[in-house]
Amino acid sequence: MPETQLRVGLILPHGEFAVRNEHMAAFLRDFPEAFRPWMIPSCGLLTVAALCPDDVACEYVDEQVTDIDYDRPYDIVAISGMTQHATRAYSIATEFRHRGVYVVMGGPHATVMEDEVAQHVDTVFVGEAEGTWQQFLSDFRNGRPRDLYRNTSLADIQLSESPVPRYDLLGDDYFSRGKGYRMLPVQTTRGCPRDCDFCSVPQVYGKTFRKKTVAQIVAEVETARAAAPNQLFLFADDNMFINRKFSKELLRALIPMRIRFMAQSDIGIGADEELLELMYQAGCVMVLVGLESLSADNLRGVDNFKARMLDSYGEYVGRIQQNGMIVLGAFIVGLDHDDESVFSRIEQFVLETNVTPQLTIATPLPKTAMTERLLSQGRLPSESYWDRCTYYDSVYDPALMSGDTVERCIAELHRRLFDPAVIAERRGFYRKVLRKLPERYQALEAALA
Ligand code: B12
Ligand code: SF4
Repeated sequence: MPETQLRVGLILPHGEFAVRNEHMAAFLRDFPEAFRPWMIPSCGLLTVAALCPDDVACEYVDEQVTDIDYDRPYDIVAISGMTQHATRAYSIATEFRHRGVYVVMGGPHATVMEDEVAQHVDTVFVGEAEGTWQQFLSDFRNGRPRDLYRNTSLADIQLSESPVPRYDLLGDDYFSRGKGYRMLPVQTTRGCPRDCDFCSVPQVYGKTFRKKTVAQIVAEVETARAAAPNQLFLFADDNMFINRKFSKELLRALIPMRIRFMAQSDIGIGADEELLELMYQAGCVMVLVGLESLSADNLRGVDNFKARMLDSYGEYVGRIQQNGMIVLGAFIVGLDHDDESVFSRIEQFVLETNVTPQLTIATPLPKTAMTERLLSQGRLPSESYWDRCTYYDSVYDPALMSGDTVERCIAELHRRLFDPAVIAERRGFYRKVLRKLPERYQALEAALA
């Protein structure tokens, strides 16, 4: 880092997987191979780095992979973080501030909890960094940085002007076997028009669905691939295929790139055979689908669209799989209409459909509709519970069972569904499905020619 430049340390705090749920912690210890946390760089911090002019030297530090050196000669430390990272983020901020370093924080937690975050850092960023970060750097250089920068209207942020994240900041150590990254994030869209009551996306990224251009996304994929060849990509969008026309155009552009990727979507994609074929052709190997619950009563509380889809869950999961993609079915347990039978019902669905399960506990993230409701009912802890927002720890007692029961039963269900014999059966199913697909590939290539 040359001395004359402004030196910025971009820091992602370490996150935990289960802090109070001892049953889940034991499962994670016992099944390290079958169930591994996803290791992905912070696309947010790499984007902030890309917003810096050339005379700013950036260093990227992900505490999950490497230790923080508090004695690095940074002028500014820029911390990102989700709610569950908040406590750790504040300790990191304190350490750097003791050494006289100027500390700022942005990202999902800072966006929804600006007053709290302001007590721990010099400057808080609310919303997306495009625009505000450049303004801050200029103010900082002039000796007048503000306490707060806010992007008031996300709909006005043109993603087409968002820079390519600085994938080049990720050194080889970040891809070392064992503890390094196993996926690269590329974001294509922001925002979601749906309004699921547990989800922070409407509050953090808005309800307007915004997209990058196809050319821009292709360039990002190329740049990321050059920085770290042969990585699996994660399209870091919460609900990637909402705009079908755009999605199909993008997928067609990705086909010749021959990448392998994962994406996240709602189950609605199961109705669009053309989209599914294009996803497969473009290299989609796995799609995380937010199924949330198998109870219509729960789904009506979460989001009416999902409640309407419930009867089609099995059929649509099957269609995605028959198109050669693994379905990672995301379920939330501990909603108010769940009693203990929820665990066996999910188990049965998983075994019948061969979805790979992602099981998490309903978690009241700050400022979501769920949190406002639970707060008004006096059901949330009075002390800060951010450490427990891991999705494997319980924060409140749902109506029909205790939080302790939810914690124990989710761990037991993990043990059943990640048992080596059950995993082998799922793999066997996918092997059979995938073998059938090369002919489709040629048929589609011919159709696109
Ligand atoms: C990829 C992803 C992950 C990856 C990790 C990514 C990483 N290393 O950071 C994985 C899969 C591991 C993951 C896990 C979890 N995730 Co997640 N994840 C995402 C997802 C889909 C994309 C993140 C991303 O790359 N975004 C693209 C970048 C460009 O956006 P960004 O990070 O927000 O950055 C922009 C701004 O926020 C801001 N910004 C961000 N940081 C900073 C810092 C500074 C200094 C400044 C100025 C600005 C700034 O500027 C950026 C550019 O505009 C988001 C949803 C989303 N739409 O972003 C959820 C999301 C961040 N995850 C969420 C959650 C809850 C989790 C989990 C806790 C639970 C779970 N099971 O999903 C776990 C925690 C794991 C752990 N132990 O750490 C929530 C967080 C909400 C909250 N209040 O905390 C989100 C918003 C999804 C949601 N549905 O609510 N996640
Ligand atoms: S859970 Fe998915 S569909 Fe629902 S609001 Fe969040 S991103 Fe949108």
